[in-house]
Amino acid sequence: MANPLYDRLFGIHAGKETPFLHLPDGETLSHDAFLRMAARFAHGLAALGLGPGDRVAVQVEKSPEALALYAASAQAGVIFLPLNTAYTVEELTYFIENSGAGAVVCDPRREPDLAPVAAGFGARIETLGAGGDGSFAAMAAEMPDAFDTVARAADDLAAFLYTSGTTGRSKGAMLTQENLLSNTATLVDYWRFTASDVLLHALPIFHTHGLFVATNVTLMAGGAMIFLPKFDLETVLAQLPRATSLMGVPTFYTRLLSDPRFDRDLVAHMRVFISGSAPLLEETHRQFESRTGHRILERYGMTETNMNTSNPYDGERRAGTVGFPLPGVELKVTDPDTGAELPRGEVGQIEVRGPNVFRGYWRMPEKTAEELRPDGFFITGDLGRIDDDGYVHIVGRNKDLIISGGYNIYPKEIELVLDAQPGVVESAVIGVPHPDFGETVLGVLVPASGTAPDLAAIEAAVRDALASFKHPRDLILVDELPRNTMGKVQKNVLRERYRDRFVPA
Ligand code: MCA
Ligand code: AMP
Repeated sequence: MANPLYDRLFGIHAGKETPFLHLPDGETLSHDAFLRMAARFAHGLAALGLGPGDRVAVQVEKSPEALALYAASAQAGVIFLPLNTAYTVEELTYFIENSGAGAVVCDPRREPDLAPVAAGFGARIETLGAGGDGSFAAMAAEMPDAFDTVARAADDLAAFLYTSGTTGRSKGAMLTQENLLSNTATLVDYWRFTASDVLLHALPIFHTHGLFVATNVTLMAGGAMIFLPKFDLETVLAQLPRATSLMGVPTFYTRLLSDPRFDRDLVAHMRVFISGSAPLLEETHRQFESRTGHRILERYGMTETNMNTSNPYDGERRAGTVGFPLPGVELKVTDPDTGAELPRGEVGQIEVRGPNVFRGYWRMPEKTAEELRPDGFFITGDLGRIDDDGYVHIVGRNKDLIISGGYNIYPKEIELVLDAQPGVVESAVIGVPHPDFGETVLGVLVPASGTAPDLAAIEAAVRDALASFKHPRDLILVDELPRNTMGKVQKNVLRERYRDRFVPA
């Protein structure tokens, strides 16, 4: 029976002994071996009582097994909910409760803390370690290596990815099989991926970029991946000669350029370098071209939409732009107040519509209605313009969001924690330029008059509550926050005041 996601990404490789994952230890896993592991895992999910429409919440280290759990979820019709490995127990508690996950699969080290949480919400808990160890792997090892794929339709849900919100509460973006597959097919074609490609994969696999762009594209094309646990400069330099393509956030490219060994000879054989998730500085684009002779191909996407635009493969890859709307994706620039489409060249909010656009936020109809118009256009919260040649430029954001090393951070979530600390009257969290991460987090605090808040205690509270990539790199005490005549905090004034904090003026 049909299950488009499984059939088109995974099932097509049944019986193929071609390489799928090259691992840092020199091992290679074939497509077929990977599928057999996935089938055992699909039996494991079924044994946990999970079936079509159920959610499995997964917080595990990157490994072939972690990827097999994604394939297994597709095969068993289970909605896959991957979670950042940096999330704290407090953050995870929210995701488990909000998603109503039937099972949680976590790293063995996390199990003591998460078991009571899962039990509290009636979810089963299993473990999967980075080395393929853990209770789930042990159970699956006893299972057959073939599984009757559960029938699913293109508009059935395939995954939930949580994105933070301006109110501080994360929202589960519901993605259908069709959302994922339509985008993957477009990207394979647009970026010319084939079975000869070997993608250097150093991204995390709990977000769109590493999972639905890098992995799905490789799978649909039938290529292979050099599958690294994370971006480590030495390892990436050592592995580049075996690769044909690299996808990364801008930090990957600035780190590569910081090393003189990264030169024209090292990458002369490469087919394509793709960047996204955060703005790539024009300067990085130019420096990359003069060092290597390659022009980075920048594209633009979101958790809710997968990829929306891309620079062309053959035509001019224009620095400082995110290229053209992808085939099948409509993109318009509108007036943020009226929603009316603006003339070409004017700056406004970017809206997109197409088969890539998500179904809505899980159990949050009011949030969905705020961002997804009845006619299908999704309000991205990004500000941009389209130039005379049709290239889309992202010029800013209409949402209070910081992007650090490709991770999205919503200031409200951090402000809520800071405001709750003894001796803090109020706070404002802003993003300021950072040489490695693009932007980084700065906390500006107003202490109660005549008191000196215990900054070490505040940092400890932040550590308990929030994933480490969200922690303010610095806390600054001020007498008052700048406000406009309406009483609204002027974050732009703060951003201007502290813009040179981490980069020389
Ligand atoms: C790690 N740390 C960070 C970040 N990453 N802090 C701020 N921003 C970050 N991005 C912290 C860790 O918590 C740790 O803190 C310390 O820095 C060192 O950690 P480490 O893991 O060694 O860092 P790293 O290996 O240097 O990681 C940097 C990185 C990584 C390679 C840039 O963050 C990364 O792979 N980013 C990619 C994110 C991504 O895939 N985004 C796509 C989202 P401590 O020492 O306190 O423990 S999808 C998306 O945005 C849309 C859909 C799209 O268009 O793609
Ligand atoms: P996320 O919520 O993690 O899916 O992040 C999506 C956001 O990342 C978008 O709304 C943009 O603000 C940003 N983004 C993604 N790609 C780019 C890019 N190439 N240039 C600028 N911003 C980008």
